[in-house]
Amino acid sequence: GKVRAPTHIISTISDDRGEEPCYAGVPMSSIIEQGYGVGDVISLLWFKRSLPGYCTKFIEICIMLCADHGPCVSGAHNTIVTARAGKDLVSSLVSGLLTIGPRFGGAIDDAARYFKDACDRSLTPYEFVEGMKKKGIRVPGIGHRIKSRDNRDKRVELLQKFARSNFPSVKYMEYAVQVETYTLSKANNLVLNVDGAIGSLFLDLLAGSGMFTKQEIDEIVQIGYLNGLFVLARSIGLIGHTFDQKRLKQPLYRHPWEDVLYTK
Ligand code: Q5B
Repeated sequence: GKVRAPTHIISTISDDRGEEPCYAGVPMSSIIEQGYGVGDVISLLWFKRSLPGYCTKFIEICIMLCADHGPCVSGAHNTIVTARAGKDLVSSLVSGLLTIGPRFGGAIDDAARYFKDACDRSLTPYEFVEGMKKKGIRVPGIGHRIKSRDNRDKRVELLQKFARSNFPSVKYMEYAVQVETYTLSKANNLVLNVDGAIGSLFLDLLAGSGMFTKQEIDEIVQIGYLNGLFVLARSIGLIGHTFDQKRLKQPLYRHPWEDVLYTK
């Protein structure tokens, strides 16, 4: 009979061996001819299935809203400094990407984990937030450097508006909003931020679309797919900042002495 040498790699998302590449079994010609968008491609390559239109639209909205947030945020700052040091596109991009983490842009997965656990256990916002405080953990998805009760994040409002009109249920988002109401009673800048809005709304997408089993949702949340949305989106802006600095022929950046507190 046929003897198959053992393979060293298992791959389940794409295949380039035939006449045309396939993403999760869907040939490239169908992707193009049937007018798939970036949200559909993400659905196929990340979730290995075609998702309903409102889900792929939501994914695309996340990508568009998070593509950039100006030159002053951690990621763009690093990219700008790196580009001005004469480094290439990839170096400038990854130096910005490396700042994405628990404080900046990379709180989406933890927001989903903690909001899901607290909401599923029916914790009141008070029990949840004070429980986190006792453990010394900041609530992921809450708080912003420049956004506040009186200067709301428009991106969060746009995501909420889309979900309220298109999602079958926004249970997790409503829970996150209740948490925000409580945290805002403690400090003005403890708003639901863009990471928290995406984290909670993606839980609603996963739970309400009927496209995922409970076990699959738990796996997605546990593995941590959702920071990928911010990483992918912000790459667009970081590449833009690299080109901008090069176009402007900006010189090597050196931070001014006056802006450093020299102390013993
Ligand atoms: N406190 C975001 O802090 C920030 C608390 C909290 C309980 C909280 C902080 C935080 C969780 C992580 C998160 C995503 C570091 C943010 C993003 C993308 C972005 C970025 C952009 C873009 C801001 C002052 C007092 C302290 C703290 C307490 C603060 N946050 N307590 N839970 N979550 N959030 N990150 O303003 O008693 O004085 O010690 O870690 O969700 O990254 O645009 O910039 O698109 O690029 O620096 O939008 O909230 O405040 O650190 O001085 O804290 O508030 O314990 O209390 P701040 P701090 P106390 S969206």
